[in-house]
Amino acid sequence: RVLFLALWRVAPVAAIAAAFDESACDRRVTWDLRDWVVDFLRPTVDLGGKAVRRAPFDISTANKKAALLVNGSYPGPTLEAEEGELVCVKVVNNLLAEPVAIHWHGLHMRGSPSMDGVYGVTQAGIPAQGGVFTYRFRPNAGTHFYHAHMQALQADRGLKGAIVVRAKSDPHRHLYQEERIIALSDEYANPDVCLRAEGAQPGNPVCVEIDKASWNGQWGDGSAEYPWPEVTVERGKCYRLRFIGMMGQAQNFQIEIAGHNMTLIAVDGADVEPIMLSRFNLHAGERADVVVCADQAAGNYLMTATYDLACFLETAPAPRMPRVDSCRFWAFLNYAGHMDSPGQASRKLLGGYNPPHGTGGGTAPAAVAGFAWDTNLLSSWSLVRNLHPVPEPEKADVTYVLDVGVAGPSFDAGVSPYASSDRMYMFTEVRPWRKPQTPLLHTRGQCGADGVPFITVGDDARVVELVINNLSPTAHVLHLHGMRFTVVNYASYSESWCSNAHFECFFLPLGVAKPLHCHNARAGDPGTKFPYDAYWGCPYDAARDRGSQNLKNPLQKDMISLWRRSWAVIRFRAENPGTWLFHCHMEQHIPTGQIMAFNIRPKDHPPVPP
Ligand SMILES: [Cu+2]
Repeated sequence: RVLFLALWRVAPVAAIAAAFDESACDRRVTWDLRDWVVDFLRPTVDLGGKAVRRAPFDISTANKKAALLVNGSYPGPTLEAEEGELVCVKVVNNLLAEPVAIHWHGLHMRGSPSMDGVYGVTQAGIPAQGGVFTYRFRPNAGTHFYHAHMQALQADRGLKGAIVVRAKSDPHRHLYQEERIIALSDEYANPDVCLRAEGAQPGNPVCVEIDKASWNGQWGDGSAEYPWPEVTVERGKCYRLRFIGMMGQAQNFQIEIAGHNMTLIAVDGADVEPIMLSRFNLHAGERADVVVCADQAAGNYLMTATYDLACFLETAPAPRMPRVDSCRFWAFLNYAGHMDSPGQASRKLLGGYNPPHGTGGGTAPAAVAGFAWDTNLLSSWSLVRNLHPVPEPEKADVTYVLDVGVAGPSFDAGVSPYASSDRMYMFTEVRPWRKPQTPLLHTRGQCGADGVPFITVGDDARVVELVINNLSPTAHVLHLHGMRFTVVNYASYSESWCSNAHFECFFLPLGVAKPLHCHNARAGDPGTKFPYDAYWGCPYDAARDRGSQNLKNPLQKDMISLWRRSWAVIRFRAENPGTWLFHCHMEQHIPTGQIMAFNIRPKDHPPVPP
């Protein structure tokens, strides 16, 4: 029996090694995944002095985090590649107890859907204690990131990092001399406690809405132990700043840099016409590449990431939503050679902090110019344009209407079986995610997939349209695997009756909203009880809403923030055969089931390698 188990353990590894010739790889990296205990405020950054990286036994108990690290680093090592070359990433899972799968967020895996890294859809987990799997793919250009896609909490515990794929010819190359990655993430000492779906209320983590956030794996408050994170630049040079929204639960950060205009050049890895911004809203899972020129007097210039939805919790906690210490997280753009250190932020009387002051030229930064870009607003969708227009035909070949909501029955403590109550869904009917018995790709969806919410797109459909109705009081950040989509229409409620200023929109009963704001308001699952009776929305109505659609040059994305009680219409081309996930990227909405899949042209699926 022991021998049998041993063979079972090594067999998959041997099979992969035999079937795959590593010498074909243009670029090869090996990633060693390990459990390690870190300080959650600065997991692997070592700044020397008082801010040295500490051994696990030297970290204060409150700051200890049981992390999962790639090659001992958080974020994991940046995967850099050239567009189109064969990249081979050998993942050695040396975790003690957990299988893993790694997803390549933003890479389309064209022709290699089996490398998408989604547990239960494209693969089984790579076994713990030594399991090996080599992902190999030819990446599309852009700023992307990788993260665990076995179960969502693994990414919050550390399994994520940046991907930079350089284009063969970059149309914006003349605008900058150098590059910097700026990966933003929310941080919890115990994400496996704080972000657990069980025990949470809607939109409300078990702990606080946001605790801390990091810039490239470092949180700071200007103290000797936790200095401000810095992005260092040389005066006179222009930089491509690759912003990556690696947050697990925080829906977004509003990004600003004092004294410096930002020129947006790429969105979710796709080039756009350069446009000057004073501020932009970066949602979880989104990427925004901006050019910033270090053309001011030497100094430290404040960089701000604001989780705006959480700011009211600094001063006025709502029922079941504890107070947050700060909704703002700061770093400094530091001119190389400027050695002054900015001071700490001062506390406001009622909660939150006043921003820290810059130094040198950063003490009195010039006013910034440009648009405040925020894709929660209908008006922002026409502001930014694809560099290479993607016109849409008048009519799609097929349209699917997806609802986002909560399925009853409501949780009954001690009685409800696991994952049977208050599930979230995003599908053509009330059907939360259920993991296929065999990875969906391996069966082409033909067996072991009873009750799994997936749509098979056949040979006759190329232009696929999705009408997505958010029948819930919270926004969702949706991500499509395998391809980009275009956003052809977006509701304007975020600019009117359900805007940020209208806080009561969260609690508005359906019966009140219907005559006032939305004649076709509709509940998700009428079987749900309080607090889920707040789960309704104002769905898309073609006759009423078609007027605002943009078919000429709709923006390409692979993420979309779907506003509260609101709708969006997106389209994609069914040109990449495979099984592709479409899901909410918020930590707690993943295990609760806000996931579906597209099974695209199953007859044309490339074979799954042995
Ligand atoms: Cu969601």
